[in-house]
Amino acid sequence: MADRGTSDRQTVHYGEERAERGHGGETHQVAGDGTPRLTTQQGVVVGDDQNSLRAGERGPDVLEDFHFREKIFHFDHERIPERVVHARGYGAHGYFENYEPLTGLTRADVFSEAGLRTPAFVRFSTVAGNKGSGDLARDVRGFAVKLYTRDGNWDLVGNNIPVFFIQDAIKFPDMVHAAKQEPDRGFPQAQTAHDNFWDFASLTPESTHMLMWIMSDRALPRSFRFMEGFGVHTFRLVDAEGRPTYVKFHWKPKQGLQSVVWNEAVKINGADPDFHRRDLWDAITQGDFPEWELGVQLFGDDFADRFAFDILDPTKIIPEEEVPVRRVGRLVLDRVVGNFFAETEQAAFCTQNIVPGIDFTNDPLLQGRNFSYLDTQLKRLGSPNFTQLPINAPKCPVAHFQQDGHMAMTNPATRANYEPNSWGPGIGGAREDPAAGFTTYADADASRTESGLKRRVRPESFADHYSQARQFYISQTEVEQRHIADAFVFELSKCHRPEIRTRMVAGLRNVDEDLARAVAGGLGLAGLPEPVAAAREPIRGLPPSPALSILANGPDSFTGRKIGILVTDGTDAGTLTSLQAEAAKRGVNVELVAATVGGIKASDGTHVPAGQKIDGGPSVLYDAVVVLAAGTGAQQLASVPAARDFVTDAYAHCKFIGHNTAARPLFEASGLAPLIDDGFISLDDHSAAEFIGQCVRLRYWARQQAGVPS
Ligand code: HDE
Repeated sequence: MADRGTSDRQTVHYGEERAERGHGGETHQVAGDGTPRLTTQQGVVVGDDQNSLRAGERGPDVLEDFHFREKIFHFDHERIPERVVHARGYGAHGYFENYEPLTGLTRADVFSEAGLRTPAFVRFSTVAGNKGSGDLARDVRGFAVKLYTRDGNWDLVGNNIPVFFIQDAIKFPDMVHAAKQEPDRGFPQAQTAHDNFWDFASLTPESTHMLMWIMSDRALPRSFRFMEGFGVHTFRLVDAEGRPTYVKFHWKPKQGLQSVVWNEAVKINGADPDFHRRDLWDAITQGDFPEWELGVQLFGDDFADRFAFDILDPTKIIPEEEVPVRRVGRLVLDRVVGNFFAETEQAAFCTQNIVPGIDFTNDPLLQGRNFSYLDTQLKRLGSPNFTQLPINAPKCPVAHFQQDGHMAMTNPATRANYEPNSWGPGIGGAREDPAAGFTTYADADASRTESGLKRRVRPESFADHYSQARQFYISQTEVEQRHIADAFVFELSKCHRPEIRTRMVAGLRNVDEDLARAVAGGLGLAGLPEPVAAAREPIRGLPPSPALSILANGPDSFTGRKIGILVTDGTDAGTLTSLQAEAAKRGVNVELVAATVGGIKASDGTHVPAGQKIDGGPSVLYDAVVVLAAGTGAQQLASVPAARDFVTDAYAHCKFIGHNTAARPLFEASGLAPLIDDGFISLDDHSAAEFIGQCVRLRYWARQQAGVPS
């Protein structure tokens, strides 16, 4: 496709690259020297991709310009509907490796052999925000795992919180409408801090347990790598003889658990709205592959019968102290996506994707989900052939008689497209296999078989809405309890209708009086409202479950975390090098922050490039910070607002702050000099190893107890 105007092009050079300059000064990069030729979607080679076809140089475009029309048409159709929930997400590839055969429990292929690796794709997400929202919203995180087993795809579509807001799928649209932006004004997005959400929540006592989790630091993970995952519902494992075992699935991060504080989350959203996806990308591309162990809680009807709550109720957990979590394998993410749209966006997770050896239970939320996910994929991806997209296609043989539809890519290639048929082997196609095929677990014990009148009724065994909310609260450390109270106060302060605030506090009185009092105080309520009348009297005596606290289960290393080092011209080269060397030894990332991204001249005269200019590298992006200033450099830093924020934020967020003596003017200018505490570590007096050793504690929480707001 050569149009007029190629004859008078001039050759220009952009660095190494040679290009031509067109009639109007536009840049034309041309094929050759190994660079392939640009084509249309039909494969026709394109001669000019800078100018549309016109009648006269300044004249109108002509309709016959098929290249222009094809390009714009395709562009106009680039978007597919974003997910109605979990729109914002990020995926990566990896594998699940099974530790030991679990054949005594399940016939599932993934668990059949020691060391067996099953390819996996995982998509993490927030729930309420739209696709372009910030990563650090206070929200539940999706933790959806697709396992491409040799017996078909198994999707474990979980969250980072083990319970849910509602007990019946019929309430899902209401719950999601209430949480997302209000329909008249279209805001606020990616946050529950508004009237509609708390109106719904305060009228839905069954959500109380989940509210405790989303007001806790669990809703502010430091990154996807540092959070747990949960299958939420009770599922079943079924062995080759058809024997069932109830199971709850857990993903335990090998990196340990870690969250950020609210003020930090708000600022990260501004400084780097892609903080979580960037973190995953960086970790995997650096070869620091994140890992989770798959844990299973296994139990039978005997436990289900004596457990204080209904195992089908998705607003309840089974404390790990009651049924231990057995670790059966590990999930490793070792490959980033090649194309975000093709993989992360088009990944279609479906709870109904289970394989022989796994089965559902009658959890009413799970039953409802099993309808919703297929339906939603059809809407989003536009064709029942979404299963043929590479990211969704099983990696085992697929043979059926489904055909046609939009974008069919793998129609059966033989004459028979039905069965039974008499075309015989080769032409006749695939056949049933009653032995290997999926068999639904049929409740063998007649006394447990569900039957009854067809009615809309919630089981009475689901009526306790507060006991486990309390158990969660009392299992937290003091710092975490305070974060929960602060979060309730923050969110409810954004509700304009006072009766919503009061109703919520009335509900919290059924959880814990101290919590209710703290929230009422923070909201400036005149007094405590009467408690909401509970459908069932809460059990106040459930013991704490230490496994529910993040801080009580902190990591034992600083590996995979990031230190931001603020440097100036003249920074001591020796201290800097030993810090970098120690960090590298421990798998800790460091990033240099300086007045310009061009970097600094260190004390030994060497030029050291920076990773961030000061205002592009605020301390909220790091797990710990260091200020290595020199003489006049420190004076200059003291006059830069972003440098002062760097240290005051690090202090307020309880981070460990390494420094040299010369950094003092910056602390003075920031008002921190009188506040220096044991969370400040002098690198003139302590080694880099000692500093990083302290950082393993992640935060110097004593500061918060001393009154720094969370
Ligand atoms: Fe989902 N959920 N959900 N959900 N969910 C979707 O499916 C739904 C629930 C979860 O990364 C949708 O593909 C109903 C619980 C994750 O692509 C939709 C109910 C849990 C993801 C849907 C629930 C989840 C979704 C929207 C109540 C934790 C993202 C887009 C019965 C165990 C998967 C899509 C991904 C996505 C429906 C409740 C987790 C509409 C009806 C409980 C991680 O089908």
